[in-house]
Amino acid sequence: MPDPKSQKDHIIKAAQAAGFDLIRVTNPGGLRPHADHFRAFIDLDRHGDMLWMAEKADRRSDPRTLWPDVRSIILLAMNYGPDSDPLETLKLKDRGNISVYARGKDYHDVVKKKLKQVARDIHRSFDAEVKVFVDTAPVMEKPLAQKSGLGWQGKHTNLVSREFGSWLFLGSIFTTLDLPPDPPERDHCGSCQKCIDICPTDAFPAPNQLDARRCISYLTIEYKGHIAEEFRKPMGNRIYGCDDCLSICPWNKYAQKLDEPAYLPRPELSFPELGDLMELDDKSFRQVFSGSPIKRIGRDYFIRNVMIAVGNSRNSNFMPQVERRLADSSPYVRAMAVWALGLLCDKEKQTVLRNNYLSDETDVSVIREWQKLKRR
Ligand code: B12
Ligand code: SF4
Repeated sequence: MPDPKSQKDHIIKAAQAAGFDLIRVTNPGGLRPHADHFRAFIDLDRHGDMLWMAEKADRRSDPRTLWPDVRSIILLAMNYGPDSDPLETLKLKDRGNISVYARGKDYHDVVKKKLKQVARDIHRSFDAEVKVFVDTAPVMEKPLAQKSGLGWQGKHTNLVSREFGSWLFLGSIFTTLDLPPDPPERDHCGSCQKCIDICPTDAFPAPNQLDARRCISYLTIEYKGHIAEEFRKPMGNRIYGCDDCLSICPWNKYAQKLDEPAYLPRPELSFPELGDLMELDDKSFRQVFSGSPIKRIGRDYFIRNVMIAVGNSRNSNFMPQVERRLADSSPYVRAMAVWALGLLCDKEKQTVLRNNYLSDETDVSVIREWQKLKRR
């Protein structure tokens, strides 16, 4: 049996061959302070409607409660650095801005496939048990990644690396092997707080703390309700996720352009025309977003986001399409179509539309939007 150092070298080579850009090792202990902070986050309700976070809080606090046999955790990262500044596309008002991570194939699928490839190699080579995780399991990926030396949790709470800036996907392989751990990375944010200052919705109550309920990423991807009015204008043209806090980070000067073909941006998923998106029905939505993480949120919540961007475009040429959405089957879409028309047409036209549509409306939230429109 090779010694632990040789096993680790073998694993690093296998992971590099699979396409991972950074590979580090840590042990499962020492997460207590992070578990306490995680608990504080839940107690303050900052997870919003992501109830699964609260339900599995105990398992998240210590990897050994997830799998008692785990001895080492291999942290792996894949670079998805964009080739242009994502803050630039926020200026394209007639287009929707999709966050960089969702412009190519779903990273969950890509990372998981590669993790399994490395895990199979470990199992075959050393007869060790392995389990792979990316994103969805109750694993504190960022604190573990910092502990393994892969990078540090910036004030925006995501992992930053001196080699790749803020553009990294994380995954982990739990194993029964005893591998030599790497030293943790230290914080390199210093006095900078650009990510906190740029946030359009003030989602950071303090450095290294995010209130997910105010985060545009949460609102546009996770939130299954009517987006509160205070967030609609700040959302601008962001229709799926948000990259502002990542994009502004000065450490991105070391970022490297992605080289994984699966993450190459699909043109229709980068900054699509809002006019095209408004016409998507269930079937065409599923076709366009096949293989993309966007597909998971479903057509109705996505078009809800699109209608907010349409309002923020202030482009009255969109009015005929907005009017068609007033009769949409989804109340989330209808409500935001009402909000959008308040920004796109004059009071006279608004009154005509209210007279045409309000009497047939049955959904209380949409009725409320019509009433608010009258008062604006
Ligand atoms: C839930 C979740 C979200 C939520 C909440 C995000 C968050 N910061 O918690 C939402 C939907 C908002 C989200 C958004 C995004 N996400 Co996300 N998300 C996750 C997920 C599934 C869990 C994260 C988690 O545990 N959060 C709970 C908080 C408490 O943990 P934490 O952020 O580590 O917080 C620590 C400190 O900040 C501090 N702290 C936090 N709150 C508080 C409160 C108090 C009082 C105190 C004292 C301390 C404290 O203590 C915590 C422990 O050390 C992870 C995958 C995973 N399994 O880890 C991906 C993950 C973090 N997401 C990822 C990505 C890419 C994103 C987005 C960039 C996507 C986008 N472009 O829209 C944004 C970034 C927004 C941001 N600034 O965080 C990547 C990040 C990769 C990286 N380089 O770090 C991950 C790791 C997925 C992956 N496998 O690659 N995400
Ligand atoms: S923008 Fe500044 S504070 Fe935020 S993560 Fe980057 S270095 Fe840290």
